[in-house]
Amino acid sequence: MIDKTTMIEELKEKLQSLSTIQEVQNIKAQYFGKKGQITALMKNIGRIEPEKKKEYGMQVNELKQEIERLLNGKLDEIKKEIKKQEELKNWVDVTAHGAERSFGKEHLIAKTIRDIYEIFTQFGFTVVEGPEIEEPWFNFDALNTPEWHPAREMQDTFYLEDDLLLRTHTSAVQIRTMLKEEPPLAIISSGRTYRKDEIDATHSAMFHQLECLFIDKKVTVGNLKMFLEQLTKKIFDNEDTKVLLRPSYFPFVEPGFEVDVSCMNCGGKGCNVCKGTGWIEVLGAGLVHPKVLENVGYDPEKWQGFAFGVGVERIAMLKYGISNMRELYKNDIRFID
Ligand code: FA5
Repeated sequence: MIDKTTMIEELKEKLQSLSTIQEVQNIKAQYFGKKGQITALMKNIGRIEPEKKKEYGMQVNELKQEIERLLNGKLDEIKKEIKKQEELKNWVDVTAHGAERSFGKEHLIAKTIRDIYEIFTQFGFTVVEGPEIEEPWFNFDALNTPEWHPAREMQDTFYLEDDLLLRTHTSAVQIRTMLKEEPPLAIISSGRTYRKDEIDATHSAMFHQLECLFIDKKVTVGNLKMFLEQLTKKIFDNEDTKVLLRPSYFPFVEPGFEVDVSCMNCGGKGCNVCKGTGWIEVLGAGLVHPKVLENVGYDPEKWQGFAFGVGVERIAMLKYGISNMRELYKNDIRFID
């Protein structure tokens, strides 16, 4: 009467290739929908002879149950698979090694300052700070650079309201510290400084300086030179580093020097880094001018001192082989990662 086996086999075969709930629902409609096969068989019951009706009814019912079982089984299987995929997607291995994360590192300017601070503190120096917005007296006058002085023009800067300016060097911190403290003194300070300089590979309108001031009795140029030699050997991590003091003029020191170090690229033989001279200028230095000591109330007969100011960018460029200072300010992620 009804070929149950063939119908079941057909359904099993159809189900094999299904993978979505919708596909199973479509197949279900083929059996139980208005024009579905099972619906048709049920409707047909009226036409069956009375004595065969019971048997027919039982067979249709069995077939209907088996088809429902197969369809529901397939639906469960698909639902389980969906859940499994979902779980796999959100799966977290709590025992897994944490993902490596970059925490970044100090910018080379900050690192250079910290490295130099470390050397100075080993020598017994104290770190002090001073403001970037300065009064002209601290930046110039107290440093023996009155308003008419040509050196004032050489360090032209940005003037603000209320007769304030952006400091042109960290030497102003010398004055602030000496006014507050009694000698002897051994201090260092660093920070941003500003000048109306033309911007090029080694000059910027904003740059960093690091200042050193040492005040004691009977301080000589010999002390300064010995100190600079020790310091530059440590900064450049090279025992063969030599320093050259070239006489120069700064109003706040007497005598004053431009200080060169032997070229770390060629060891002093001459190359393109040192422009063939074997030496590279890194800082300005000298013995504190007696007038400056007087300006802060120190007795120049009793106290002497040396001071120097280093361009931090210059040191970082030499140490890390950076040819253009602007590289340091470009926000290039490689500088901090
Ligand atoms: C001074 O500023 C003195 N105050 C240094 C000093 C301190 C001398 C104590 C004596 C005693 P100078 O103008 O040379 O000196 O600047 C010092 C360093 O700052 C330079 O060697 C250079 O490395 C750096 N520098 C100066 N101008 C710029 C600039 N526009 N951009 C980048 N670095 C600069």
